[in-house]
This record gives sequence, C-alpha cells and structure tokens, in this order.
Amino acid sequence: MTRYLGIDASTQSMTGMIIDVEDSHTLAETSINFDEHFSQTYGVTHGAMNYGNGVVHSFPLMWVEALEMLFDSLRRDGHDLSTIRGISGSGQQHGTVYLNDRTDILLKNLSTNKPLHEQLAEAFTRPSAPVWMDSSTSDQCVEIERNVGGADALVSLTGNRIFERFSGPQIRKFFETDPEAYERTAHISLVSSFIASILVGEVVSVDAGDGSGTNLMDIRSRQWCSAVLDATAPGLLRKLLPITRSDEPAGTIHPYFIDRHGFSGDCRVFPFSGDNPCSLIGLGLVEAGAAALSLGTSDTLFACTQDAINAAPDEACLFSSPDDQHYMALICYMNGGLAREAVKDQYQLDWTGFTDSLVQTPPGNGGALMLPYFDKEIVPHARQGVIRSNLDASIASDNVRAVVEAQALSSKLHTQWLENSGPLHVTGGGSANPEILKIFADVHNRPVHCHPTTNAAALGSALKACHADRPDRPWIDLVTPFVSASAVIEPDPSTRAIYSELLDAYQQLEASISS
Ligand code: XUL
Repeated sequence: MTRYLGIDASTQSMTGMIIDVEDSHTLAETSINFDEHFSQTYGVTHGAMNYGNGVVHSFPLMWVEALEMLFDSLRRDGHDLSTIRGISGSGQQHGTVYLNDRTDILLKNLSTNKPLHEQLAEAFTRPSAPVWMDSSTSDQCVEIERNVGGADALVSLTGNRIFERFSGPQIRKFFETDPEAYERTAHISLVSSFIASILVGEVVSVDAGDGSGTNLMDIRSRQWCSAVLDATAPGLLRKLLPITRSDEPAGTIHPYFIDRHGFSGDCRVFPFSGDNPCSLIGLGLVEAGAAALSLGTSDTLFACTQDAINAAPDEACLFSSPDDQHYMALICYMNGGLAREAVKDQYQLDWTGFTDSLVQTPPGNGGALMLPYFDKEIVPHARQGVIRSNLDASIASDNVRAVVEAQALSSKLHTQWLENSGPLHVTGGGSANPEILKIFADVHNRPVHCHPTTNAAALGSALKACHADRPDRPWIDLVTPFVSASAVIEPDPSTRAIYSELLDAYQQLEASISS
C-alpha cells in the first residue's frame, strides 16, 4: 500500500486528500464546508461564532461531525479507505480544545452503534474552542509578557512576542474567567491534536510545528518551556499534551473507523500539525530560503528558515517546521479572504464580478488606497475600521482593486526580512484567481508559482504521513513530484515604478493611523 490521507481541519472547512506516492498522484480531494452543513445546528458563519468584543470561537463537536461526513463523502465518491496506509493532518493554528478526565474513556470505548459526535458530547469542560480569530486577550498578553520578564525575554525563549490569538493567552483567559472549569480540564489539546486523538481513540501528543503556535514552547529544544508555562496558568504542564517528533506514530486507527468507514486495521495515524506548517511542506518548502503566500481565511506569507531566529518579532511569528529540522517565519493577516469577501458583498458582486473589476482597473488604481481593516488587524496591530484615501467608496471596481492591492502592498511592506528574491509559491482558495496573483507578482516583483492544488495544507499532511512512515526517504525527493508549478505568473516590469511609488504612499497612510 502506498496511499496516504491528509486531513486539513481549517477555519471554514475540513478537507481530505488521498495521494499515492508510487506514481505521485492525487486520488481524492474533497471538502466539507462548515457553513453549508452546520450554520443551523452550530450557528457558525465562516466556520466560527463571533460573540463580539473580539471573542471568536468554534465548536469541536462540529469538527467531529465534519470528520465523519468527510469519510462518508470520500467513500460515496468510490474511494476505498482500506487502501490507506497512514494518515496525518493539520488544523487551524492556535485554537484550543478543553477536555475533561472522561475523554480518554469515551475515546477508547467508541462504539459503531452511535455517531461520533453523540458519543463525545460529554468530553468537554468548555463546549466551544477559542480560535485564531479571537483577539480578546490583550490583558492576558500584557500579563504573560510581564510575568516572563518582558518581550525580549519571551522572544528569546519561544521565538515569539505574544499575540492575542496564541494559545497561551487564550488559556490564561480561561483560567482567569472560569477557574473552576480550568481546574476540571484534564487535557488542553490543539485543533490538530484533537482530530488526531479522535482517530486514534486516545488523547495524543502535539507536534512542534503546532506546539510553537501556543507560544509556550521552547523554540530550540522543541519542548514545553516551564518559565512561560508558569507565567501563563497554574498546573499547565499536566494539562498540555507532550510534544512529539513528527515521525513518531500517534497510534493505529481506532476500530470505530475500521468498522464504520472501512479503514484497514494497519492504518497508522501520525502527529497532526498546524495548517501553515503543513502548507510549508505541501508547497515544497523543505529547504531554507523558499517563500510562500497562503490566501485563505487568513492571508499568511511565510518562508522556510534554517535558524530559530525571528527577524521581526513585533509582527512576525516563528514556528517549527513539521520536518523537525527547519523553522518557518510567518506574518498573518486577519483581513485576508474575509476582507475580499466583504468588498465583494458590499458591492453586490459575485466572484466573477470581483475578478472583472480587477481586469477593468489599472495597476496602481490611480493612487487610490484602502486600509482594509474590516476586522481588527494583526499586521500592523490596528483597530477595526476601513480607511480610504483618494478612493471613491461608491465605485465598486476601484474598491475591489484597492482591497487586493492593499493586501499585496502590506505583505510586501511587512516582510522586509524575507531574504531571497525567488518565487512566491501560492496556496489557499484565493490562489485560484490569477488576477489576484498578478497583483501580488507585480507588487512583490517576484514570479508567483501556482500549484496544482489550492489545498497545500492537506497535501502537506498526506506527505507528512508518508515521510513518517518511511523516514529514510529524503524530504526533497518525496515532495518534488507533487509540487511542480502548474503555472507561473511573472511580474510585469512596466508596473514596477507605479508600485514602488504606491508602496511609499501606502506606508505613509499606515503610519498616519498608528500615530
Ligand atoms: C497563523 C494563523 C492562521 C491560522 C488559520 O498564525 O493564525 O493562519 O492558522 O489558518
């Protein structure tokens, strides 16, 4: 058997991808969209529930239901799950799942007589999970940084300054606001390790790629960092799962999935990681220097790095690569896919109309600019509120170009630390749109490499399962046949001067609101 399954539990959907490494072929790629299936039952919009004041949660039981739907859908499409040799996966980063001391028993005793989500309903000390869009922990960020001895001290330990979405401040907030439920929490899992735990039928470890997104991990030793744990919440080490190597099997698949979905009893589950770390692998960034752009719910720009050095800690994050050898530097925008969608909806366009607007408007938009803060922004740290400069709010097409140009300009401005000038590999739903990519290519003045899939996190997960199963195979040999560019968008030299001038104007506009 040479088939591997990658599962990506991302913000808005759960995707499964089956690859065959013998002939480097993708056999299946299927997604379950959360809003489509669960907006009634869980009340989610864009996969999450916005409670106001920066509080954004999602629902672990919804992910459980989606996982089961994903397997049903793969089988309905004729895929024989008994041929899968190994599974790995990815989850939206930073989200935390709070489990009680009965969870291990519930997982172990899963029975095929009842759907999974009904059997796991009693497993939680908190029915919802704060996710990366939650920005309600500013106080906790200040407290943790102070407890550790300041921002520099924290960066030297974990590689990161603290951001509201990171698991550490989210855990501290739970401890402060509901100490009794915190006390009852036996395990704090990440989204990634939670899905892996269900498949194995016991609460399993996290990997260093996702562990680093907690801001509780010593970035060099790739183990929990006691100084930061102590600064965050009492008794935390007991509640966190151990950090494991990516190639250490989490276990074999639980009999529930053999009986209910037809998996083989030999199918092994390997540690899951974060969606961005898995995209690093799925885009082939297994050597230092290469850079990528993910246009998803969040937009992220990241690069594979050799050393555990965060060159711009005020804005950038540093995570461990799931290859357990490299690191990844990353910036994350809150106003990515949802900001593009907000403009589309505001002007009552569909995606074709959105794209037409990009075609009809000139590069540089005649100097019109937007700061697209439909929601509080992470990079730069800015409050909610859309700002227009020389931009007529009544002209749909100009506003469409303005939102995409703003995203491209900002990602250029805030990644001066990017050392190479090679191609930008792209993934995420937005990367299916060549007109959006053209703007990124021109603004960054780099070729953009499109990949055969926009689900690099799921592909990276499947590749990770294969590598863990056959660790002797070098990463580069494994990933290369899957990641060759399906199209290359070259920057247009005639736009260079326009975007260089616009970048200065954008920088000034950004600076004017932060002062
Ligand atoms: C990265 C981040 C998001 C989530 C959701 O730090 O917060 O990209 O991983 O995709």
